[in-house]
Amino acid sequence: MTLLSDTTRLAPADLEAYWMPFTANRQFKAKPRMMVRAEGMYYTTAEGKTILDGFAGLWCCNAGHCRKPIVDAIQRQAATMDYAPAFQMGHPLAFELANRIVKLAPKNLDHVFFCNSGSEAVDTALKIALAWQRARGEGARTRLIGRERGYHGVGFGGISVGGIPANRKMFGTQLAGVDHLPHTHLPDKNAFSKGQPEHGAHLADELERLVALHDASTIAAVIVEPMAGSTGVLIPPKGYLERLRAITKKHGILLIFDEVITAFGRVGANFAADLFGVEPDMITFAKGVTSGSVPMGGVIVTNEIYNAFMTGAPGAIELFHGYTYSAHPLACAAGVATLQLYEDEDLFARAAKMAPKFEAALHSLKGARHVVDIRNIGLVGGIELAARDGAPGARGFETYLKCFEKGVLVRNTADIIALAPALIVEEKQIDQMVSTLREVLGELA
Ligand code: PXG
Repeated sequence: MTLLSDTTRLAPADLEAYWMPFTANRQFKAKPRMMVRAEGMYYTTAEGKTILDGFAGLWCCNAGHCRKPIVDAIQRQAATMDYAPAFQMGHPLAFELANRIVKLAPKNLDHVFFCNSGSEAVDTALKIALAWQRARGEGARTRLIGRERGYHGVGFGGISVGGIPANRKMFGTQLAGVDHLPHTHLPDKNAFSKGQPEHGAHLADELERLVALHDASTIAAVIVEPMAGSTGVLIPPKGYLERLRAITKKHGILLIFDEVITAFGRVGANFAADLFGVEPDMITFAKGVTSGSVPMGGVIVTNEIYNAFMTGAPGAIELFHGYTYSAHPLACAAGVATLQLYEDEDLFARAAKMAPKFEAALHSLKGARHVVDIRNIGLVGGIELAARDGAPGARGFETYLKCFEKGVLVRNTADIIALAPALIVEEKQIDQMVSTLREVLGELA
């Protein structure tokens, strides 16, 4: 076996033990793409090649890679206190990070529950929704509503409310009592929209149909991504989220925004809730909170939700939920340093300022070979390609591979290419991403 420092010498047999997530294992292991170093906007591969990161890792390294204040904070914390028990005990950085997150969050969202990933954040939010309905005497509200094409991680709760068929079909019946809203993709009407598309607010009215079918008294919560990322960048139509908010409020249903991708500057605001001017009852976050440096996730809830639990005997545990690594000291240190760096460099405003340039660069690909739609918001872009006859997804994956060979990391979901660079991205780097894509699309069958 090789040493950590000798990653370039991994033999093919050394690749077998690791079962890679969401990866074509056999294909990868036949021709690995191995990253060994990262700094700012760039990765270095095991072969020493520089790769411009057009995807902030996986939607997460919003401050760029290996930023010194974050690295220093993690190193300091690892040497000071590696771990503190998360149950019936605390450490100051957990409280500091919660306070900082609450300060950034929309007005009424003022308590944070920590976990370690987006998937855990989603399952936590769904459990809080059920428990809250019960705490207020509405225990019959057990139904959860998600949306087609939604991605809410890979826990049983998340795949149940999620709407990505491949993520669901292998895993049995999942949670009972779940229904789904229709997705909001209307390419015939909205193709090549810049920012929020004009058409589709009426799709929120489908919630009224589900309420009529199941009765409001059985529905606990609706969960949606304000901007659906993983499925291939679906921007909410104008008026859609407002309508969802109005309908959920009218019927006593909690509205959860899954902001695992959109929180912390990705859309040029603190949260997508701020950008779209719609305040949910809970927000899930992960990824950008530590700029991807240490795993962390969480749920932000309203005072009203939190207070509903703070009753009963003072010595009673109010919520029977939590993780060994909730508010892990390394994650909290990374989180505090990350939020401070976002503030010091005003990175969310920078993302908002760069967004029009990003939009113009992306939309210059209109007319490029295979391109059937382009969508964008903040520093998120989606470029949809026509599927190759009989081989859906092949063209998207080849685009990803060829861009990588030419030194740019993008992401594909089937035939949709997503871009989400770190908020420190420079204009010339955006140009490089777009010109590489143009070149690759021109070459591809
Ligand atoms: N909710 C949303 C909205 C997400 O985007 C999760 C929950 C789950 O987070 P964890 O930390 O459990 O992975 C996500 C994750 C992609 C891609 O290529 C998207 C995610 C993860 C990996 C790849 O679009 N989203």
